[in-house]
Amino acid sequence: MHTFQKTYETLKAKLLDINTEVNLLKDDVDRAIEQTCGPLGNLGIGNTHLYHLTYCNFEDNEDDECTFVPLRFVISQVIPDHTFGSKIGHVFYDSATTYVSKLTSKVFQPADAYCIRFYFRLYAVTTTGAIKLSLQVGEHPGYPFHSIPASNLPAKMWILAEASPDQEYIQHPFKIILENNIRTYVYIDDIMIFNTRCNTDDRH
Ligand SMILES: [Ca+2]
Repeated sequence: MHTFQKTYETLKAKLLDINTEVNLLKDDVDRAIEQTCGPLGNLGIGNTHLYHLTYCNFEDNEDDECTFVPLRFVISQVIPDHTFGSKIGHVFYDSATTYVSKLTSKVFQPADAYCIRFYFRLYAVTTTGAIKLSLQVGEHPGYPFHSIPASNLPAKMWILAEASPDQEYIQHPFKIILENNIRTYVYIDDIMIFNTRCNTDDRH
């Protein structure tokens, strides 16, 4: 019993040491970020240089960071989910068999750069239609900044799309609009929006 007690005390002391070290490390990291990018936390509200990521995986209607309207998705037994790489999960698609769908985001704040990434998957090969990205600034119906034509796209494969809007469009608050009219079912998953440039522009 005595040995157990001693081991417990030793472990507890070590864990407290580690906890102190981690807190010191976090303070160092925060200080380094603040020196480079400006204030963090509540002081950082309005600091457009802070890194923000919005992630939409369509897995949870309540807690998802997904900010797109309409928030419709399916539990797919036929089309695998991209998030988990399995047949259990959720993706967005146009369930009205019109082969037309439109997603509109929340308002994003101005920054020097933005990257929009997402994965999409075609049910069948077709040459008709495209996925189009545009920005809505104020009441303007939308500045198009990227288009992915259906021609030459393979079916039944998740494809990464990535694009950065021109800087002139993101000097004011804006919404991102994703419109699809490819003439087959198109599944969309794992939309990521962050306020820096993409590493590899225009994969698709
Ligand atoms: Ca998903």
